Amino acid sequence: MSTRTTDPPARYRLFSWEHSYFSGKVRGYLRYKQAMGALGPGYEDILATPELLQGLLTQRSGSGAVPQVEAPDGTWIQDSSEIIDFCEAAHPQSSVIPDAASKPRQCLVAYLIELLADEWMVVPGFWERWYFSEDGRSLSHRGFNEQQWGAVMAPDATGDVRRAAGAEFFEAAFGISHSRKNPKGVYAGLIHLGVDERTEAAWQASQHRLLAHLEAHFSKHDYLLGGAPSLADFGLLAPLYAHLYRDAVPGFVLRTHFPLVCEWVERTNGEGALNARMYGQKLYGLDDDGNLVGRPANSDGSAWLPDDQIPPSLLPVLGVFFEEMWPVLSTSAETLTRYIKSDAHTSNGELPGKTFSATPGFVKLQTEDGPLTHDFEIGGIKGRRMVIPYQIWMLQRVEQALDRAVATATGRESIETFLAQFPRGSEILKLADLLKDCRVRKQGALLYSVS
Ligand SMILES: N[C@@H](CCC(=O)N[C@@H](CS)C(=O)NCC(=O)O)C(=O)O
Repeated sequence: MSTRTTDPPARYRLFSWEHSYFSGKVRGYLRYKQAMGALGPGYEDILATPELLQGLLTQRSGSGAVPQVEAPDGTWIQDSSEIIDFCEAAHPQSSVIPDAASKPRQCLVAYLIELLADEWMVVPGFWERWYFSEDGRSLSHRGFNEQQWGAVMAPDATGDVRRAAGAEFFEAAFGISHSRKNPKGVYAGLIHLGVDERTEAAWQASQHRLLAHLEAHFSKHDYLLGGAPSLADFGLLAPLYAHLYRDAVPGFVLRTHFPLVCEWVERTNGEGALNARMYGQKLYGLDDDGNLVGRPANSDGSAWLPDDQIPPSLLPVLGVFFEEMWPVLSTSAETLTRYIKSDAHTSNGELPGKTFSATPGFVKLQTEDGPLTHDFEIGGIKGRRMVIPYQIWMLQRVEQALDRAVATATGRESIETFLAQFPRGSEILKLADLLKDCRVRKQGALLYSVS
C-alpha cells in the first residue's frame, strides 16, 4: 500500500543517497543531534530517487543535487553547510560550532576543516571512486559502484536489475568504457578539477598524507577538537564515509593502513560503532558488589579541549590546508575577480554553481584555458583547473566566523598568533581584501555575483 505524506512534514526530511559525499556529512550531523535529543522532532532519511529529484527537489530548489532537507516549518534547504546552519539556529543545544567569542581558535579551525574536506579532499575522493571503476583496473570496485548507484536508479527492481541499471547509467552518462579517450560526466569533471595522468598520483599522495596525519591525531583524541564532534568532524565525514570508507578499493586501504581513521568514521557516522567509542556511549565495568557502573566512553572527558586549545596533532592537517589549498583559493579569487570585472560577465549575473564538474552553461569558461580556469600545483606538479565560485561562498562563511572571532582584542591576538605558525596563514586575516570584488550570493542552488 502506498502512503501519502502531508506537508509540512512532522519531522525533518533528509533527501539523500548513501553513496553521496555531502549526504554523509549531513546524515552524520543529524544523527548526532537526534542522539543528543537536540533535533526537535527528529528526521527521516529518504532515498532521493530520480522520481523525487525531478518531481520534487528540482522543483523546490532549482537543483537535483543531494543532500536537501525539508524542515518541519516547510523551509526547503539545499546545501550541506546551509542545512547545518539552519538546524544549529533552530536547535542550539549540543551545538557543533564552537562559540567564536569564547573559543575563537576552535571556531575558525572548524570552518577551515569543513572547507578543506568539502572542496579539496573531494578531488582525490572523487578520483578514487571513478579510477577504480574504469575498465581494466586490476583493483576494481566497479561492481560495488554499479550496485550502489543502481539502488537509486531502479529502487524497486530486483538486485541483478538494480546493478544492471547502475551499469547502464555509467555507460550512458559517463561513457565509462571510453573514460580516457572521451571523458564524459564524472570523468570530464575530474579533468575540470585538475586531475589527469600527470597529476593523479600527486592528488592521491596528498590524500594519503592527510590520512596519515589523521591516523596520528586519532591515536590521541576521538574527534578533531577533542572528545566531542564538531562541524569539522561532520565536514570530514563527507570524503571519509561514502568514498574512502564505503568504496571497496580505498575502503580496503583505509581498513588496512588507517584503522583509527576507520574507527573515527564509525564513531562520527553513529552507526555500527559499538567498538568505536561512540558519542554518548557508556563503557561499563563492575563495582566491588558486581554491579554495572557506567563511565563515558570518549577521550578528553567527552568534550572539546578546554581553554580553546587546538590539539597539536591537528596542526599538520591544517598545514595541508595552508600549503596546498590556500594558494588555489587565493588565485581562484583573483581569477574570479578578473572575470566579474570583464565584459564577459553581466553585473549581478549568474556564476557557475557546481563542485564536481564545470556547470552546464559555463563549460567553455571553466575548461581548457577559459577565463574561469587557472594554473595550480599539487605535490610539485603543475596543472590547470576550473575556478569554483562556491568556494568563494564558503570563504565568505569563514570570513564571517573570523569577524566574530577577532571582535575582541584577546580574540584577535589569539587568532593572529595561531595563524602565524602556518605558511601564508596570516593572509586569512585579509580575506575581506581578497574577496572584495568577487562577492558571491547564493539563492537556492544558484550563485550570483554581487557587483
Ligand atoms: N555544495 C553542495 C554540493 C552538493 C553536491 O554536489 N552533491 C552531489 C552528490 S554528493 C550531487 O548531487 N551532484 C549531482 C548534481 O549536482 O546534480 C553541498 O554541500 O550540499
